[in-house]
Amino acid sequence: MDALALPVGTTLDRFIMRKQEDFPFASGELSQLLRDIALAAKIVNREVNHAGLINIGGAYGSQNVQGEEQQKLDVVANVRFIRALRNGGEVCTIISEEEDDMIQTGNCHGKYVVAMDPLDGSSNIDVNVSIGTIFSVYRRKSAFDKDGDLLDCLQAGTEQVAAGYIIYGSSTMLVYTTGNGVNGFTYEPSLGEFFLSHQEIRIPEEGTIYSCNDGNYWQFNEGVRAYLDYCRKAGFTARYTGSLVGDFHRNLLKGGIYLYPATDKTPKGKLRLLYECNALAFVVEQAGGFASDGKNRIVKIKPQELHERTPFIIGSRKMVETALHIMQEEKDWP
Ligand code: P6P
Repeated sequence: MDALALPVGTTLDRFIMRKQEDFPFASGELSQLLRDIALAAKIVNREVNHAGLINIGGAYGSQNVQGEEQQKLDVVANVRFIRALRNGGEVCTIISEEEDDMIQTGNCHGKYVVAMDPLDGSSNIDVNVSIGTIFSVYRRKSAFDKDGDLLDCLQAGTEQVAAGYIIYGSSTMLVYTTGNGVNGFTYEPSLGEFFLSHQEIRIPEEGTIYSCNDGNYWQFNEGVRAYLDYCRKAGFTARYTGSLVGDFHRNLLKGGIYLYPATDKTPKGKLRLLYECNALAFVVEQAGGFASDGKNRIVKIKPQELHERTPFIIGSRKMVETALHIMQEEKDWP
């Protein structure tokens, strides 16, 4: 615990400033980037909360690089976050689930690259299930006088300087880490501010909640099926909303494990390494948990392409360790 921990109720802005003081050589760019993300989150929050009223829910009629029907809010969130990061000036290049290629912001002197899923779980928009934004921040490696390049984007998760998510649920929260613990901020729309509500989050070492799409059971390999059988026999609670951010956030606070292993339809897994898995893996490890692809620590994987998929197992450390042990016993990786 930070000896000078700020009291619950501190605004996000003051928290960012206080934490920047911990880095004597920090020049404020990362702080500004975090403020830019918070600004976009406030705007997207407003759109999400009105989705049912001004008919921007439902399919937009175009498809994203995943071949998924783009929900209008997907497009809106993508535009809002790109605009906020471009206008903030700290980011040279963005990778987004909604865009096939790198997005160059024109800020050639921007020190950072952001990988994001602007609105994950958007198929849940029309049924009012929590959805979320996921983001990772990397320091660029290339020279500062031009656009960012592919090497700036294909960095392992261990290179992240910040990561987090926004969950648009019963309340809207921003949860993030810069490598010194995890803190959660709850948005008060009437004041337009995020307030520190969850200080120094630690995920329980053990848990009894498992989150996995049981409908894929017979598509999983024997190792995964053996672990799911173990969870059932242990009397664990199954909780799966179809929204990664919602399932992850609950497990982070209460303890639990989320699994999206390889299936017949998604032989490399469904979730994206660069803008879904790495960010949550950084957060969970900073909170004392663990994230694996079934064999490798997620944040150690060297990405080969922007939209690379990976099997994903994340949550309470002891639960993930048990899952990996059972899968390895079955000699079957997820
Ligand atoms: P399935 C949403 O599309 C998502 O990327 C995650 O938010 C969610 O956990 C998962 O896919 C749901 O996938 O195949 O179980 O519907």
